[in-house]
Amino acid sequence: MRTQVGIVGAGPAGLLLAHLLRRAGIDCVVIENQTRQHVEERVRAGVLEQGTVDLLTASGVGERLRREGLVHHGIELRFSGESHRIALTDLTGRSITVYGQQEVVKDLIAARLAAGGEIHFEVSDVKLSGLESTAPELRFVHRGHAHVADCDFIAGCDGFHGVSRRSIPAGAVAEFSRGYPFAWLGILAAAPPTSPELVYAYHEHGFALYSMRSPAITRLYLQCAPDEDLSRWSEARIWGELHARLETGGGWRLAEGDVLQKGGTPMRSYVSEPMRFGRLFLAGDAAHIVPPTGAKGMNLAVNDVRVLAEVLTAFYAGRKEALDEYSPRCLERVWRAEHFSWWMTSMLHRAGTDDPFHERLQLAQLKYVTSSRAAATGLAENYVGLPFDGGPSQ
Ligand code: RFL
Ligand code: PHB
Repeated sequence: MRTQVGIVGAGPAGLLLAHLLRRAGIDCVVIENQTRQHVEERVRAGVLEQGTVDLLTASGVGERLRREGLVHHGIELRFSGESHRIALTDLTGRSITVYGQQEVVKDLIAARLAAGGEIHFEVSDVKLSGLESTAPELRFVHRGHAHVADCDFIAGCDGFHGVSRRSIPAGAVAEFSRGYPFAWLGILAAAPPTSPELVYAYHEHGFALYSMRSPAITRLYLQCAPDEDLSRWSEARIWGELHARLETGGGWRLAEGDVLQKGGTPMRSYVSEPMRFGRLFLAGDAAHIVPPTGAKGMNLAVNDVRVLAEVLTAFYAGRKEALDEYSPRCLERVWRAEHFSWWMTSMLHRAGTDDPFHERLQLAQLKYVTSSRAAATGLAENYVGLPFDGGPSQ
């Protein structure tokens, strides 16, 4: 097999990269170790920044998103028995769209297959080699047959636990990380949303988040212990905690429904720097992780592959030095999102230790961002996403 770009992973990063490269006339091979059904049903992110929506639309995969996505102009922060709205659009002129990550994945898979492209699902034994040469190789087993793809470049889009980053020799990149003493328990429920906007709640029992997927489906999260045994969370206990943490004053009530899915999400911040080793380019969660409180992970993945498609296009047009721009251009936005996600997480979660000083600081910060227009604008412009950078320097 011979291709220009070997793409490892068919999550949002790998699939969007394949789509953007095809539009630029660059050939690629996509390999994924899970089944198509698994990647299309994996419930994860829900909030798309305006820039993400604009990019998907401009590249021709925004039709269903425009029809089914829920455009929101604000979010609520709830604490001390009161609800405060952050008016995203009034403060920034931009909005967010609630549309499930797996819906983006379905749209991208459909677009690739409709254009005659292929995705090799259920591959195993993936190995990357020759990364420091100009002819890296991607080896994998598909339907019992061993394959070697001779590539110009390899894009590591295989998430945090993938094989790509682990193929970089120890010490060749710097790693920065931070753990948190809590995690999230998330459920998807067949219940109509009773709040028109997302609600982020700071409560003495811990953080809770009210989100949605459609006029019939609610998506809810609860702060829990990092090593939580989910079997200890019966549906009755989950609903009880959601009522307690979210229904704080004002008479608002959430609707219950059948729990369609239940899962845990660990919290971690991580950055690999640079996001490149020779001819291997890391993108999305393979290169960096943020805790989900700022809703940034998938949006960062989208920006990475936007930049990667641009620099690869510039390379094939003869501007070879464009490759060096990839990592610095991405990391600028990555570190901004790392800070924002860490800050939102620190402000909204109970630390797990009885620390009244820390709690007073959290409340002081929550009061500030909900009472000062300047502070609210800072939160809002990060949440809706800062504008994309202007493209490679000429
Ligand atoms: P993915 O989605 O993990 O995709 C990687 C793909 O690579 C495959 N893979 C391999 N393939 C071949 N060979 C191997 N050896 C492989 N190893 C792995 C995997 O099967 C998978 O298909 O990474 P990608 O594309 O970088 O996308 C990143 C996003 O998935 C992630 O950042 C977001 O889900 C984070 N996130 C959120 N991001 C947002 O922007 N907004 C949100 O509202 C938001 N909410 C969330 C989130 C993540 C969550 N969880 C579960 C982690 C809420 C949650 C609960
Ligand atoms: C979601 O709808 O899944 C969601 C929304 C906002 C977040 C994280 C997840 O910060």
